[in-house]
Amino acid sequence: MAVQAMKTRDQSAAPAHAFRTYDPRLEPIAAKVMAQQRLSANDGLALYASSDVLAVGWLANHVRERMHGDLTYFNVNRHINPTNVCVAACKLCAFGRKKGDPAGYTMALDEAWETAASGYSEAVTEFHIVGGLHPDLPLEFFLDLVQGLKKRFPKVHIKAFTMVEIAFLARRAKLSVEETLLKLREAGVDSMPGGGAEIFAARVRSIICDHKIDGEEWLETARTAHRLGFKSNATMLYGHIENDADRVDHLLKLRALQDETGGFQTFIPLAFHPENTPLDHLPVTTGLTDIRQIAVSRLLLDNFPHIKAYWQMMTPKIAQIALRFGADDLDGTVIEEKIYHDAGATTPQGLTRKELCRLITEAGRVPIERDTLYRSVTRSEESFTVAV
Ligand code: V47
Repeated sequence: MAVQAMKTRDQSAAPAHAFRTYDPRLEPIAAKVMAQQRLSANDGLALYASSDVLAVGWLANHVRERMHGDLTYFNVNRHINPTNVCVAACKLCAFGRKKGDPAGYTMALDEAWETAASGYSEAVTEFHIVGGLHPDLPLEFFLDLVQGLKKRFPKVHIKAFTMVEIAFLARRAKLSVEETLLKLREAGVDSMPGGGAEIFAARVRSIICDHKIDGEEWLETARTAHRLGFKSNATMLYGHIENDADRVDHLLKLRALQDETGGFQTFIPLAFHPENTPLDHLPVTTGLTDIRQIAVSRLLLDNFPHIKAYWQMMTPKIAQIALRFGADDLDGTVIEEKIYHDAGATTPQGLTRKELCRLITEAGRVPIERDTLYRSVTRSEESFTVAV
């Protein structure tokens, strides 16, 4: 059955009078949301500034239910981080290591392929592959890595390499981004994750990740990927030195690119984890900030099909609450997460399908196992089938 046909109830006509707020600035925004009109940058600022977070959440939930009813997506995936060696030294990052650092690692190809097969009892439908910008590993290493994975796991979708890694690999190989993407596709890359976007505003980017491509280049790389037919995700790192205007600017730049290409599937707001980073004097985000960020994302990104509450970053408890504040996706089983755990995350390394379904069901939602492209997945004991 098509996933959309499985929506449990028609939410298109939730009564407007159900909306209540004590914040008069939210009234005109609510009217626009009900009329399915696009919100402006000023609306975004008002949503961030409002103390009536429940009203902001109500609006986001309204949109979420209009789009997806109760359906809530998750997948069975595995993260693979082939190396943490990185030429960049971003202040936001606790994962990267300089070449020669004893804590640095780089997997041999066999090791990466073995890692892919390890640590799970259910057949994964997705490999999520990201890593450091290694100074010596050529594009061919990554092509071989992906080719080897496809050969060993032909049914598994390969979601690999952020726009930052793609731009870096292209530069190293002296190829255009387009040529690099075509080679990656030939090797077996199916889509791209949303990392590396951080915050597009140059003032912030120059402090938290000055070694990375700038915001324009991130967007341009995504534009090229979408033009070639790849789907990708997009992220935003919040909760460090950015302000509300930087967040709104970031979201509206993504919305504008999505109007142009339609290539984004999911937006994932990522809360900054300061531990073990040069920014460890900053406080961690609060639950309310995380919940509001989900809601504002759902409201401003009217052309993004999905908003993901990444449970590894938010904790399963907050991610579950986010399912009633605009999020319709929890990400997946993950199995082995490094980037957040190096930065002090205390969440488990992975969750089972059963645990994800329980979180979703207890939030009053309907769990749908999806593949990376949001097609529903049906399982037998050892394998899975994707609805096409
Ligand atoms: O780009 C790095 C962030 C991202 C820290 O596309 C940090 O489905 C917080 O992009 N504190 C990588 N965040 C993770 C990522 C992702 C995760 C889950 C799903 C998807 C998807 C993508 O993690 C990086 C950066 O923005 N990050 N260090 C830190 N200390």
